[in-house]
Amino acid sequence: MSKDFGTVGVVGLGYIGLPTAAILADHGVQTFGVDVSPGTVEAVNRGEVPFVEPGLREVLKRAVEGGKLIASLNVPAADAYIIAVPTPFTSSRSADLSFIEAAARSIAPQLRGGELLILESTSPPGATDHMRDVVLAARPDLAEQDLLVAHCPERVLPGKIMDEMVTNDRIIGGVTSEAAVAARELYSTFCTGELLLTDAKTAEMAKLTENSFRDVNIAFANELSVICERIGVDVWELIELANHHPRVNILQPGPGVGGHCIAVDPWFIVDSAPEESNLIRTARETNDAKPDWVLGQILRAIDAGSAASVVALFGLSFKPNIDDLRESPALQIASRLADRRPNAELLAVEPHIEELPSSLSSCENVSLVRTEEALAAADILVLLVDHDVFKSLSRSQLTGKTIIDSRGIWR
Ligand code: SAJ
Repeated sequence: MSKDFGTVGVVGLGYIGLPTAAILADHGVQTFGVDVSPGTVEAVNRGEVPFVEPGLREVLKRAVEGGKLIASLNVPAADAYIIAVPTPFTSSRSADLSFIEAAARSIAPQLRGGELLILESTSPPGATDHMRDVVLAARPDLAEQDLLVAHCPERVLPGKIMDEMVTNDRIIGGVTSEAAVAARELYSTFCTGELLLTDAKTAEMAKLTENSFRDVNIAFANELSVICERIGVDVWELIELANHHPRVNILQPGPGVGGHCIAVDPWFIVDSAPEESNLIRTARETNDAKPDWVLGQILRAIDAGSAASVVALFGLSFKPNIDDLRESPALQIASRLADRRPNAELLAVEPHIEELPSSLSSCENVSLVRTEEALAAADILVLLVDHDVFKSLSRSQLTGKTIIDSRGIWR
């Protein structure tokens, strides 16, 4: 079945929804962006991006100025909807579907039958069916066959979203095969990657599997780093050498795994089959333990130094060259350190933010400073995020300091 999607509503204008809406609009589709935050809606309608993502501003500006993207707080009528809202996890590490449910209920009153509903949010197996059920419960006048429902997980890498959203292959999981075909039609308006059709549950699992694969591999690298520290081997040299094997490709150790995807998604698999998910659970626990291991290194360095130690922490974001602090191991290390050593002066260097987040601004012994100030004042330098600007520091700027390098860039 070929469908014409003249109008598309994108519900949730965050890291995924906003680029999706901007790109759709830039490809000539009349797009309505919807968000619960008045600040976000106003910013988008001014053509402004409320977060850092290279290349998004230009596309958004073009889309808004051309009248192809209009943001609002309320869901308008449209031929298709893309739902890109958060799926955080609860304290018991199962998925919190309340944002998806709220989005479904907000769309329901606008439906006339025949619309395509695409869930893009990363979701546990069964969430797409659940979203359809929430819509149908709000609209008993509609039948299952009146709606085309699909799950098309986003797989873009923050920092490269504008490129990857267009060029990545996409998995399209239909609740019915008709829905999968209709969703393919919509994505083919802007996606040059391969569009791979399957059922909704397999698509849900595929996304979780990709991120769990990465998590397990990072856990392997993180475990190696702890082993190597114990036996006196340089883990980065070790990995570089091992990776010369044609079938070995080990990832990089670090201070832990952050962000809102890899540190969260594997738990959705564990939650769906707890008895069978031993490796995936252990990998999560290994990566979650890494910030405290780095913290231990810093505490030992402080205790071995003078009573008036000044510690500089380089990087707070969850990965290099972005401003995103969500689930950041660097931030965890900084706030636990501030708590454990209230008399140590802590200088945080994070060139991508203007002010400290609340978890650190409330600590009297932490301040946000520039690189030069930290280098001049600190005797212990801790590298937490491998931002490009930190890679380019010269070795002479580091001489005479105690160095703890969780990313292996100052070796
Ligand atoms: N990390 C390491 N060592 C590595 C690679 C990463 O410690 O060798 C750490 C990073 O520093 C960071 C965390 O892992 O703290 C996650 O970073 P990332 O760059 O691996 O991934 P995300 O969270 O930015 O994006 C991932 C991507 N998934 C995969 O690569 C399988 C992206 O394609 C997904 O779209 C995204 O999750 C998502 O939204 O699910």
